[in-house]
Amino acid sequence: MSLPIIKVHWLEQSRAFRVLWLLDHLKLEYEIIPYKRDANFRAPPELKKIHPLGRSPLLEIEDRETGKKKILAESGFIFQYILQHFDHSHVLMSEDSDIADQINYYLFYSEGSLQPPLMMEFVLSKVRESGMPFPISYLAGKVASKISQAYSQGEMKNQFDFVEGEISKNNGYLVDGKLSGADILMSFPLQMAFQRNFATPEEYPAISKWLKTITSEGSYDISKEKAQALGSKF
Ligand SMILES: N[C@@H](CCC(=O)N[C@@H](CS)C(=O)NCC(=O)O)C(=O)O
Repeated sequence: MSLPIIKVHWLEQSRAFRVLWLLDHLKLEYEIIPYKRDANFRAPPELKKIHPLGRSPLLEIEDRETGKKKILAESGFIFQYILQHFDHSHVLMSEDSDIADQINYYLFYSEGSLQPPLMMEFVLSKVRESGMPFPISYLAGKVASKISQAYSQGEMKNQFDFVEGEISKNNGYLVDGKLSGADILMSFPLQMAFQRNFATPEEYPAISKWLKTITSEGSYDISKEKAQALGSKF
Protein backbone atom coordinates (compact mmCIF):
# COMPACT_ATOMS: atom_id res chain seq x y z
CA MET A 1 0.00 0.00 0.00
CA SER A 2 1.36 3.42 -0.95
CA LEU A 3 2.18 5.95 1.73
CA PRO A 4 -0.22 8.88 2.09
CA ILE A 5 0.59 12.45 1.08
CA ILE A 6 2.10 14.14 4.13
CA LYS A 7 1.95 17.92 4.61
CA VAL A 8 3.37 19.81 7.57
CA HIS A 9 1.73 23.12 8.45
CA TRP A 10 4.87 24.68 9.72
CA LEU A 11 5.21 27.98 11.59
CA GLU A 12 8.61 29.65 11.32
CA GLN A 13 10.76 29.77 14.48
CA SER A 14 8.67 27.19 16.31
CA ARG A 15 8.51 23.71 17.80
CA ALA A 16 7.15 22.54 14.44
CA PHE A 17 10.79 22.14 13.34
CA ARG A 18 10.88 18.82 15.18
CA VAL A 19 8.29 17.32 12.83
CA LEU A 20 10.47 18.14 9.82
CA TRP A 21 13.43 16.56 11.57
CA LEU A 22 11.46 13.41 12.45
CA LEU A 23 10.21 13.01 8.86
CA ASP A 24 13.66 13.68 7.40
CA HIS A 25 15.28 11.20 9.75
CA LEU A 26 12.78 8.57 8.61
CA LYS A 27 13.47 9.59 4.98
CA LEU A 28 9.78 10.23 4.34
CA GLU A 29 8.59 12.51 1.56
CA TYR A 30 6.52 15.46 2.68
CA GLU A 31 5.51 18.98 1.78
CA ILE A 32 5.97 22.02 4.00
CA ILE A 33 3.15 24.59 4.11
CA PRO A 34 4.93 27.57 5.67
CA TYR A 35 3.40 30.30 7.87
CA LYS A 36 5.06 33.53 8.99
CA ARG A 37 4.70 34.87 12.52
CA ASP A 38 2.97 38.25 12.95
CA ALA A 39 4.46 41.40 14.54
CA ASN A 40 3.61 40.04 18.02
CA PHE A 41 5.35 36.73 17.25
CA ARG A 42 1.96 34.96 17.08
CA ALA A 43 0.73 32.56 14.43
CA PRO A 44 -1.17 34.16 11.54
CA PRO A 45 -4.99 33.71 11.37
CA GLU A 46 -4.70 31.39 8.32
CA LEU A 47 -3.64 28.55 10.62
CA LYS A 48 -7.13 28.65 12.21
CA LYS A 49 -8.55 27.62 8.85
CA ILE A 50 -6.63 24.35 9.18
CA HIS A 51 -7.37 23.71 12.89
CA PRO A 52 -9.53 25.84 15.24
CA LEU A 53 -6.68 26.38 17.74
CA GLY A 54 -4.47 27.93 15.07
CA ARG A 55 -1.26 26.46 16.45
CA SER A 56 1.63 24.71 14.77
CA PRO A 57 2.67 22.00 14.09
CA LEU A 58 -0.28 20.51 12.24
CA LEU A 59 0.09 17.38 10.18
CA GLU A 60 -2.12 16.79 7.15
CA ILE A 61 -2.44 13.20 5.96
CA GLU A 62 -4.14 12.46 2.66
CA ASP A 63 -4.91 8.95 1.45
CA ARG A 64 -3.70 8.74 -2.16
CA GLU A 65 -6.47 6.33 -3.21
CA THR A 66 -9.55 7.77 -1.51
CA GLY A 67 -8.43 11.40 -1.19
CA LYS A 68 -9.59 11.28 2.46
CA LYS A 69 -7.75 13.83 4.60
CA LYS A 70 -7.12 14.19 8.29
CA ILE A 71 -5.49 16.93 10.33
CA LEU A 72 -3.46 16.00 13.37
CA ALA A 73 -2.54 18.48 16.11
CA GLU A 74 -0.25 18.28 19.19
CA SER A 75 3.42 17.55 18.71
CA GLY A 76 3.41 14.42 20.90
CA PHE A 77 0.40 12.93 19.12
CA ILE A 78 1.88 13.80 15.72
CA PHE A 79 5.10 12.03 16.71
CA GLN A 80 3.22 9.01 17.99
CA TYR A 81 1.21 8.82 14.75
CA ILE A 82 4.25 9.10 12.48
CA LEU A 83 6.23 6.55 14.49
CA GLN A 84 3.31 4.10 14.62
CA HIS A 85 2.34 4.37 10.97
CA PHE A 86 5.56 5.06 9.12
CA ASP A 87 8.55 3.83 11.15
CA HIS A 88 8.21 0.24 9.98
CA SER A 89 11.97 -0.41 10.22
CA HIS A 90 12.04 0.74 13.87
CA VAL A 91 14.57 3.50 13.26
CA LEU A 92 13.20 5.82 15.95
CA MET A 93 10.63 3.61 17.74
CA SER A 94 11.77 0.36 19.32
CA GLU A 95 10.36 -3.09 18.56
CA ASP A 96 10.80 -3.95 22.22
CA SER A 97 7.57 -3.01 23.99
CA ASP A 98 9.26 -1.92 27.25
CA ILE A 99 11.60 0.40 25.38
CA ALA A 100 8.72 1.63 23.21
CA ASP A 101 6.84 2.52 26.43
CA GLN A 102 9.78 4.62 27.57
CA ILE A 103 9.92 6.43 24.23
CA ASN A 104 6.16 7.03 24.32
CA TYR A 105 6.44 8.41 27.84
CA TYR A 106 8.62 11.29 26.58
CA LEU A 107 6.11 12.08 23.83
CA PHE A 108 3.69 13.05 26.62
CA TYR A 109 6.25 14.34 29.12
CA SER A 110 7.76 16.96 26.83
CA GLU A 111 4.65 19.09 26.39
CA GLY A 112 2.84 17.91 29.53
CA SER A 113 5.46 18.38 32.27
CA LEU A 114 8.63 19.98 30.92
CA GLN A 115 7.15 22.73 28.77
CA PRO A 116 4.73 24.37 31.31
CA PRO A 117 7.32 25.74 33.81
CA LEU A 118 9.53 26.82 30.88
CA MET A 119 6.62 28.69 29.33
CA MET A 120 5.81 30.28 32.67
CA GLU A 121 9.40 31.49 33.13
CA PHE A 122 9.37 32.83 29.57
CA VAL A 123 6.17 34.82 30.21
CA LEU A 124 7.55 36.13 33.53
CA SER A 125 10.78 37.22 31.80
CA LYS A 126 8.62 39.15 29.29
CA VAL A 127 6.84 40.88 32.20
CA ARG A 128 10.22 41.98 33.58
CA GLU A 129 11.32 43.29 30.16
CA SER A 130 8.01 44.86 29.21
CA GLY A 131 9.29 48.46 29.49
CA MET A 132 6.36 49.76 31.56
CA PRO A 133 6.90 53.13 33.26
CA PHE A 134 8.26 53.33 36.81
CA PRO A 135 6.91 52.44 39.42
CA ILE A 136 4.67 49.94 37.56
CA SER A 137 7.77 48.25 36.07
CA TYR A 138 9.24 47.85 39.56
CA LEU A 139 6.05 46.36 41.00
CA ALA A 140 5.49 44.10 37.99
CA GLY A 141 9.10 42.89 38.27
CA LYS A 142 8.63 42.13 41.98
CA VAL A 143 5.42 40.16 41.35
CA ALA A 144 7.06 38.23 38.47
CA SER A 145 10.02 37.32 40.68
CA LYS A 146 7.72 36.19 43.51
CA ILE A 147 5.80 33.85 41.18
CA SER A 148 9.03 32.54 39.69
CA GLN A 149 10.55 31.86 43.13
CA ALA A 150 7.38 30.28 44.47
CA TYR A 151 6.86 27.90 41.55
CA SER A 152 8.41 27.95 38.11
CA GLN A 153 12.12 28.31 38.95
CA GLY A 154 12.10 25.35 41.34
CA GLU A 155 9.89 23.28 39.07
CA MET A 156 12.18 23.93 36.11
CA LYS A 157 15.16 22.75 38.14
CA ASN A 158 13.20 19.67 39.19
CA GLN A 159 12.57 18.83 35.51
CA PHE A 160 16.13 19.58 34.32
CA ASP A 161 17.62 17.48 37.15
CA PHE A 162 15.39 14.59 36.13
CA VAL A 163 16.35 14.81 32.43
CA GLU A 164 20.06 15.19 33.30
CA GLY A 165 19.84 12.02 35.41
CA GLU A 166 18.02 10.03 32.72
CA ILE A 167 20.53 10.96 29.99
CA SER A 168 23.42 10.11 32.31
CA LYS A 169 21.86 6.70 33.09
CA ASN A 170 21.08 5.90 29.45
CA ASN A 171 24.50 6.32 27.84
CA GLY A 172 23.98 9.84 26.52
CA TYR A 173 20.43 9.46 25.13
CA LEU A 174 17.00 9.54 26.73
CA VAL A 175 16.16 5.89 26.09
CA ASP A 176 18.24 2.76 25.59
CA GLY A 177 21.52 4.51 24.67
CA LYS A 178 20.46 5.44 21.17
CA LEU A 179 18.58 8.06 19.19
CA SER A 180 14.79 7.72 19.26
CA GLY A 181 11.71 9.84 18.63
CA ALA A 182 11.97 10.90 22.28
CA ASP A 183 15.28 12.71 21.69
CA ILE A 184 13.95 14.60 18.69
CA LEU A 185 10.79 15.73 20.50
CA MET A 186 12.66 16.73 23.66
CA SER A 187 15.21 18.79 21.73
CA PHE A 188 13.05 21.91 21.46
CA PRO A 189 12.32 22.68 25.15
CA LEU A 190 15.92 21.96 26.12
CA GLN A 191 17.43 24.02 23.29
CA MET A 192 15.14 26.88 24.38
CA ALA A 193 16.17 26.41 28.02
CA PHE A 194 19.85 26.96 27.13
CA GLN A 195 19.12 29.79 24.67
CA ARG A 196 17.06 31.65 27.27
CA ASN A 197 19.63 31.01 30.02
CA PHE A 198 17.16 29.03 32.12
CA ALA A 199 19.88 26.37 32.29
CA THR A 200 23.62 26.38 31.55
CA PRO A 201 25.91 23.68 30.14
CA GLU A 202 27.96 23.90 33.36
CA GLU A 203 24.92 22.96 35.47
CA TYR A 204 23.69 20.34 33.01
CA PRO A 205 26.67 18.81 31.15
CA ALA A 206 24.82 15.63 30.12
CA ILE A 207 21.94 17.58 28.54
CA SER A 208 24.40 19.92 26.83
CA LYS A 209 26.42 17.01 25.39
CA TRP A 210 23.23 15.19 24.35
CA LEU A 211 22.04 18.26 22.44
CA LYS A 212 25.38 18.45 20.61
CA THR A 213 25.23 14.73 19.79
CA ILE A 214 21.67 14.63 18.48
CA THR A 215 21.96 17.84 16.45
CA SER A 216 25.04 16.44 14.69
CA GLU A 217 22.76 13.92 12.91
CA GLY A 218 22.68 14.47 9.13
CA SER A 219 18.87 14.61 9.25
CA TYR A 220 19.05 17.68 11.52
CA ASP A 221 21.06 19.56 8.88
CA ILE A 222 18.66 18.53 6.12
CA SER A 223 15.66 19.93 8.06
CA LYS A 224 17.61 22.99 9.14
CA GLU A 225 18.42 23.83 5.52
CA LYS A 226 14.74 23.51 4.60
CA ALA A 227 13.71 25.77 7.50
CA GLN A 228 16.44 28.29 6.69
CA ALA A 229 15.39 28.38 3.03
CA LEU A 230 11.94 29.42 4.32
CA GLY A 231 13.41 32.21 6.44
CA SER A 232 13.94 30.59 9.85
CA LYS A 233 17.00 31.59 11.87
CA PHE A 234 19.10 29.15 13.91
N1 LIG B 1 1.17 21.66 22.78
C1 LIG B 1 1.15 22.11 21.42
C2 LIG B 1 1.64 23.56 21.39
C3 LIG B 1 1.50 24.20 20.03
C4 LIG B 1 2.02 25.62 20.07
O1 LIG B 1 1.78 26.37 21.03
N2 LIG B 1 2.74 25.99 19.02
C5 LIG B 1 3.29 27.32 18.95
C6 LIG B 1 4.58 27.28 18.14
S1 LIG B 1 6.00 27.09 19.15
C7 LIG B 1 2.35 28.23 18.20
O2 LIG B 1 1.69 27.81 17.28
N3 LIG B 1 2.38 29.51 18.59
C8 LIG B 1 1.69 30.52 17.88
C9 LIG B 1 0.74 31.28 18.72
O3 LIG B 1 0.60 30.97 19.89
O4 LIG B 1 0.14 32.21 18.19
C10 LIG B 1 2.06 21.21 20.59
O5 LIG B 1 2.98 20.63 21.15
O6 LIG B 1 1.84 21.06 19.39
